[in-house]
Order: sequence, then C-alpha cells, then structure tokens
Amino acid sequence: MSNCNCSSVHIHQPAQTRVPVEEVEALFDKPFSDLLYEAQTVHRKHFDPNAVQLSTLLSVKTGGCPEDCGYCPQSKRHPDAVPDEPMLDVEAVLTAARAAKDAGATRFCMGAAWRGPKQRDLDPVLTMVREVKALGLETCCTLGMLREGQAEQLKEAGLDYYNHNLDTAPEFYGEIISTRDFEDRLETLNKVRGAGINVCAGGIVGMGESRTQRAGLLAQLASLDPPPESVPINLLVQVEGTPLFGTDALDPIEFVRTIAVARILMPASYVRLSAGRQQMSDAVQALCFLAGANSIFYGDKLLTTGNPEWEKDQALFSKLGLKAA
Ligand code: SAM
Ligand code: DTB
Ligand code: SF4
Repeated sequence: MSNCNCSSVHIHQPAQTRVPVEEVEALFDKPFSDLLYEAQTVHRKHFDPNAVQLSTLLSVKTGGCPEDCGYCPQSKRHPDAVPDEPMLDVEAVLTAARAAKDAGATRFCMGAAWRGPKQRDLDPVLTMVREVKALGLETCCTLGMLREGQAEQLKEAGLDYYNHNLDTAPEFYGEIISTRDFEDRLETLNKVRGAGINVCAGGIVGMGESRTQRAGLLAQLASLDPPPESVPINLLVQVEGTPLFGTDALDPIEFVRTIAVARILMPASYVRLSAGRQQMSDAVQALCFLAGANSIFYGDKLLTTGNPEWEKDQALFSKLGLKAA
C-alpha cells in the first residue's frame, strides 16, 4: 500500500499490484495459439462460449466537457470538438431505450460529458435510471467522478452498473490526461463498490502505449478486489482534432492478445469488445470472441462516433453461431 496517512476509507492501488505486471507481460509474450487456447479454456469454465451480452449506449449529455482526455472528441479544449448540447429529456432517453430493448439489448448505458455530475445534473439522471429500469433493462451510467453520496443515490434509483475506466497504465496516464489523476479514478470506483453497484471498468489501447503499459493497465484492473464485473476494452477511435489523432494504429493481433490476457486474468468478468469495432474486420472480431470477449456495444452509435449497425452485428452473430445473452 502507499504511505498515505489519511483516515478516510479509500483504495490506494499498490504500485506493486496484487497481480504483478511481469506475470501479465509473460502472458502477452506467449505464442498466439497457446494464449488463445488458455483464454478459451478459462472462458469455457465460467461462461457459455457462444453467448454474448449486448449493451446499448446513449449520450444523454454530449460535448462541452472541461477535461482534457487526449482521446476524446467531447473535450471543449480540442479543436473541432463536438458541440456542447443540452441534456436529453427523459422521453428521448426512453424512446432510445425501448428501441434498444426491441433490438435485443439487455443493458442500457447512459453517458455524460462531465468531469462529474453536480446535484442539479444528477437529479434528471436519477429519473432516467428509474424509468429505464422500469422498462426491464439493466441500467448503467458513466458520468465521470462521483462525490460523496452520489453513488448511493444512483443505487437507490436502480442503477445496476457504473462505468468508470482506468483508461491506461499509471505510468502512461499523465501523457493522456492532466485534469484528474489515476488515484481519482480509483476513488470513484471505490465509491461505486461501496454503494453496492456493479463495477464496469476497463481502458483504451492503441494510444501509443507500450506492451508493458498494456500489461500495466490489465494488472491494475485485475488487482481491484474484487475485479470489475464488466471490463470494457476499447480500441482508440481516432477522431480528427483530438491530440491522439494520427497515432500509429495498434496491430489487430496485439488487440486480440489484450482481450485474451484480460479473460485469463479476470475469468469471471464480462470482457467487452468495446469501441473500435467499426474499424475491425469480422475475422478480428471472431478472434476476439475466441479470446474470451463476451459482451459488445450494440447499436449504430457509441457516444459520438459510429458503431456497426444492428443488422451487421446480427449477420456476424449468425455467421459465428453466437447468441445474444
Ligand atoms: N465523462 C465521463 C468520464 O470520462 O468518465 C464519462 C464518458 S467518457 C466518454 C467514457 C469513456 O469512453 C472514457 O473513459 C474512455 O475510456 C472512452 N472513450 C472516450 N473517447 C474514446 C475514443 N475516442 N476511443 C475509445 N474510447 C473512448
Ligand atoms: C467504454 O468503455 N466505452 C464507451 C463507454 N464505456 C462509455 C465509450 C466509447 C466512446 C467512443 C468515442 C465516442 O463515441 O465518443
Ligand atoms: Fe470529458 Fe469523459 Fe471525454 Fe474525458 S472522456 S473529455 S471526462 S467526456
């Protein structure tokens, strides 16, 4: 543990993680077939290998974000950022949630371009959560950093999952974001856990990080105790005007390795093949499912960027004999 003297209850992730980075790197270094075999074996012990969970995203408050995340088109600090829009009204959110349910999604995730919610922001989100839940969908929110008491309000409204990503290894974090630190993220995850909400936490690869740093991200996630119930692995969606636009693309085989290592380290977690699918071939996605991915974002939009159309995913599932779960 770090040497903090404060008395409040909060997680300090050890610099030396419970799961050592060297062990994670050793998994990355395995021959590809051995790695995939191990990941698939672990996967089959915990899950139906032909079932994939479907989550649909909706941006309920788009743009104008004060943070400086180098990957994000919603930061108002970046040129050509998406415009700052008002919050959607509850009816618009429910219309989208009903459409997602009709298309086969089981979870509906509401995202907001905030550093964190103010109480006047949170109140309408609580109504959205209550009403989406009443449609019979699982609920998820990603609203940024939470203050004391906010996770409890979300829980009371019926929130099932809170998404808050570690994004990258602590050693690379400062290259990507300067307006909040890695520790802040752990604090929010601690509040979510403390309120009894399921944790959805993952990260982004393809931001120019090294393999050791990809291993560092997964070591941090696997060292959360317990590990997150849901682990989104995003491939950077390169958006013009963001500082990370033009980064060398990650080799697809390295992306598949990242999924496989996540599956081995977090055997009972849902590993979500998240952003970046629009840029991936069916063959790469099939390898990701073989490597143990068992959840996707489903619907033609992520938050502000594109995602495969419903029909395209239905055709892929049919080709691979996958079923929605
Ligand atoms: N503003 C809140 C926050 O940052 O916690 C919630 C929304 S934010 C857009 C949610 C997550 O989306 C980020 O933590 C990041 O992991 C992911 N994300 C954002 N832009 C992305 C991009 N261009 N490519 C891949 N993932 C991205
Ligand atoms: C996550 O890990 N990925 C999603 C969700 N959680 C909120 C967001 C991806 C955003 C991609 C860029 C965009 O559409 O703005
Ligand atoms: Fe804001 Fe979230 Fe985008 Fe960062 S990732 S700029 S906090 S919307």
